[in-house]
Amino acid sequence: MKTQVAIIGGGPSGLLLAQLLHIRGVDSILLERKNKEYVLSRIRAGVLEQGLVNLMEEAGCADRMHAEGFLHDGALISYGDEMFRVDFRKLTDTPVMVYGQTEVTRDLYAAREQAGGKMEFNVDDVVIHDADTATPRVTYKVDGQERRIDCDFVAGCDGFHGVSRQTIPLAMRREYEKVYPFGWLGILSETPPVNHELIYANSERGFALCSMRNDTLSRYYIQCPLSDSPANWTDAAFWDELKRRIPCEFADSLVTGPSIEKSIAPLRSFVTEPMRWGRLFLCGDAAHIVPPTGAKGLNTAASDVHYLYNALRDYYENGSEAGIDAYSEKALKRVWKAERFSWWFSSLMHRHPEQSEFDLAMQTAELEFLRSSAAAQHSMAENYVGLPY
Ligand code: RFL
Ligand code: PHB
Repeated sequence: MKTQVAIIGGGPSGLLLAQLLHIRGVDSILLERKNKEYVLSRIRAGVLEQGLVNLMEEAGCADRMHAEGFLHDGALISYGDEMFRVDFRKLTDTPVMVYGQTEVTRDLYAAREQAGGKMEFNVDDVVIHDADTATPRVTYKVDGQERRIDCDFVAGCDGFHGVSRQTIPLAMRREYEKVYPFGWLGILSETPPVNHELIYANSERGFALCSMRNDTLSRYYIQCPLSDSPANWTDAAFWDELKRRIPCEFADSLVTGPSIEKSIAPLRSFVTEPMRWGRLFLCGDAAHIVPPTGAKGLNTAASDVHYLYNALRDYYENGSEAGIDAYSEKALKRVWKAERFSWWFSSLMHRHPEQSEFDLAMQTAELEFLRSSAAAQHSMAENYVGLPY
């Protein structure tokens, strides 16, 4: 088979790129290791920056998001007996959109299917060949049968555990990593959210987050040891622990119910440089990971897609390689800022196993500063709603 852009990975990055390229008449084939149902069963992000909302509009996939998503103007932060609200809209004139990654992905799959986009599922043994030449190709297997795609470019949108990043020779790659000594235990429950906006809580028992997907579907997280397992937590034990970590007024009004999903996510900061090798471009989690505090993972994947899509468009429409040559540097500049914010917000909100009295006092002072300083809140809001592309 022949195509212009071979896309490895059918998560949000790969799908969004495929759909945007399609709108501009650029042909792609997308390869996904799992099937659509599996991708849609992964419960992940919930907060979208305006930049991603704009891209979904450009991709022609924003109608359901605008009808069913919720615009949030701010979020609550609690610590000790204190609680304050950061008003994103007042500080930056920009809200965030609460609409699940699952729904974003569902809308993108629907659009790709409607457009007759070429997608192959359940692919194995994906290998990217000759990415450092003008004629790259991708081989893979479906049902044990070997197939081959000849293409102009390869987009590596295959997440943290994919093959694309590993294709770049080690000698040319530099990796930066920080693994946090705790995880998030998350549940999804068919209960009304405890508050109309998100609550980020730093309690002496550890971090908690109250989030949501819609009026009747809530998403809650609590910080847990890395050694923990969802099987150790009954629903009742989860609700009890959550209530101990959030302000009383919310603990008292929290509506509990059976969980419909329960999982633990480790927290990691990771960046690989460069994000391009020859005609292979890394996009999203394939190139970088952030801890989920601050909701930057999907949003940073979206900014990569924006830069890559515009670079490829410039190549096909104007014959210019300037965008392609600038891709890695442009994307990484924004990635590092999102890494900084996610690291800062994670450090601020979690209890660390090795935290000294001094570290704790610094954390409290930082929270106190954020509560009382308009400048500090402005900085947080600017990052939370998303830095410009
Ligand atoms: P994905 O979503 O991992 O998709 C990659 C796809 O590639 C496939 N794949 C392969 N396909 C073919 N061949 C191979 N060899 C392949 N290897 C892998 C995989 O099956 C998969 O379908 O990466 P992508 O598209 O870059 O998207 C990134 C986002 O999924 C991720 O950044 C976010 O989910 C992170 N994240 C959040 N981001 C936000 O912006 N806001 C949030 O509120 C937010 N909350 C979260 C999160 C991530 C979480 N977890 C579990 C990691 C909350 C959680 C709990
Ligand atoms: C979520 O709803 O899953 C969510 C929201 C905000 C975050 C992280 C995750 O910072």
